[in-house]
Amino acid sequence: MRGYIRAPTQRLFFALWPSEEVRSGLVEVMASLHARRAKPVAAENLHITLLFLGSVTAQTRICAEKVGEGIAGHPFELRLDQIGFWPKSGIVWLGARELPESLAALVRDLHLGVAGCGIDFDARPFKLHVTLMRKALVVRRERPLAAVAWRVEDFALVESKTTSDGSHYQLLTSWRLGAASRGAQAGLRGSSSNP
Ligand code: 2AM
Repeated sequence: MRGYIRAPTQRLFFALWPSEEVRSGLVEVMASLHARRAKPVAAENLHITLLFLGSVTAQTRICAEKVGEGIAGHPFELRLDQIGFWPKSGIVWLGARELPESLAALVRDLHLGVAGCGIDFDARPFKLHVTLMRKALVVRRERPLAAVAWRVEDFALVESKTTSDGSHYQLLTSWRLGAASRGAQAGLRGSSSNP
């Protein structure tokens, strides 16, 4: 029998990673919701996926990092003011009524960039959301939504590792938005864990 050796891979995605202040706002929104049988996302795992790359080799990771490095972009204000529910997956999410043009451009540039890396990524249209809970049956708001204001000044490449105790996310590299302050900030915020 012939044996094949597979190159090791990492499961990666580009994301907006919240500051501690924004994270507290997201946690407050979670606390204002009541959902039956839901599995809440651990506070340290809350984020917005910009582009999910899936399992990629070291070579492809280098290519994706070059794409991140090459993005100029602009900082922008994000107002998370909309709660949604996807019944099929039971995902309860926080999103935005308005998609800032700089965010749309960032997602577009990432798509265009990684297309050149040979990644077979998910081409579904971007739906801005922070997943707050999974596997919920129904969700009810206990009090009016306190919108979360987020000044977005950087974006990151993140690794997702799944273990028996859930998903663990680790920031690999992050980049500042805005031509004046380009530069990677490798591993600035360490790692997080739990589902
Ligand atoms: P979700 O929060 O909507 O589940 C890490 O797994 C991140 O990548 C999560 O934010 C998750 O989005 C997203 N993700 C996981 N698998 C994905 C897939 N196949 N396509 C698109 N996004 C995915």
